[in-house]
Amino acid sequence: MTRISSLKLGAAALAALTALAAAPVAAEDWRGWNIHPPTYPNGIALDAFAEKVAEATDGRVTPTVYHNAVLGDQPDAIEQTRNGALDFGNFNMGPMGPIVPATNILSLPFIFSSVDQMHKVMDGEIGQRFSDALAEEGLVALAWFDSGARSLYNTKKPVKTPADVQGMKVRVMNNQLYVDMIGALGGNATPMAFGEVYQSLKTGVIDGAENNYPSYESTNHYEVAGYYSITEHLIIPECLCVSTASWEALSAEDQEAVKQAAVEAAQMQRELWAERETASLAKVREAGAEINEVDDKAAFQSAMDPVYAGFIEKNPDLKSWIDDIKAVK
Ligand code: BDP
Repeated sequence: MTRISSLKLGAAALAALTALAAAPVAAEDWRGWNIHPPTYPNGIALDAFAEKVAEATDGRVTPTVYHNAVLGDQPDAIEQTRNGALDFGNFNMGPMGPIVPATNILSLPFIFSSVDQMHKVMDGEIGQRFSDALAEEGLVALAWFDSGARSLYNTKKPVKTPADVQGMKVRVMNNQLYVDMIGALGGNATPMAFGEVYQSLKTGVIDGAENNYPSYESTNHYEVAGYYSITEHLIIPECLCVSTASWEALSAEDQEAVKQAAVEAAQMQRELWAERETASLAKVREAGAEINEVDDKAAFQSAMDPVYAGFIEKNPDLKSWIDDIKAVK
């Protein structure tokens, strides 16, 4: 080969290499978990997140959201996201507690005085502490979704006082704190997957469950458990969390784009959430559900003293977190 042609070849190879470098690197096809239908506020916001991420990263990250828990139950999905089998998900802090103990604080009944106060806490320094705790367990919490307040509902009668819960079989999410919570009211708690609750209510395997209006409505639980009592015993935030493994595979620039998309998605979710709460309440009322205020919320609250005492005994280092949350007005 003459010197000239070898030079030419070198230039061609260089051009080919440059073209390759300019072409998008193999895209990260992210898989995301959602327990709710795509039309639920969280589903809509997650799809918007996916779209924004694909756009803002020029297709370097292309997320797909799998709705309706088709990729598994929540505790499994959290594990899969931690170990990188899934890339992201919208997780409630209830089933997160057994995996990331500090997040159990968010499952203490009546820990927040209102949804607004919960937002203040989670968007501030204390929220960052929870994010740090999640980060230690392989999850990057990018933003916080709303999940309203959870109240008790059942197939038998309106709950007005703690005594009305006596002997009731109540489904709870997978967390010992909720078993203790229902136990403190004299009921029997059964941890069970979200998707099994409708049938269990219908067949009398359980008498009741607890959730916010949108979930009470979207699952059709109101059709089989028509007494909804406004106990508002839990206000639990939910994260939009990314697997640390997926996160670390991104450039700093793409991380920033993903973070921004998550913050925008959370903003959207909170707006949709507020609308859906009103719409769900109207829908279940119209369908005949009986919604009642409880006689004395303080009675439910003080019944939780042993739950707090037990928690603090097991987690003395987290006592100050409880005080810090209560101090946010
Ligand atoms: C809904 C939460 C969801 C929970 C579900 C439940 O958004 O993450 O899995 O309650 O009760 O409100 O299991």
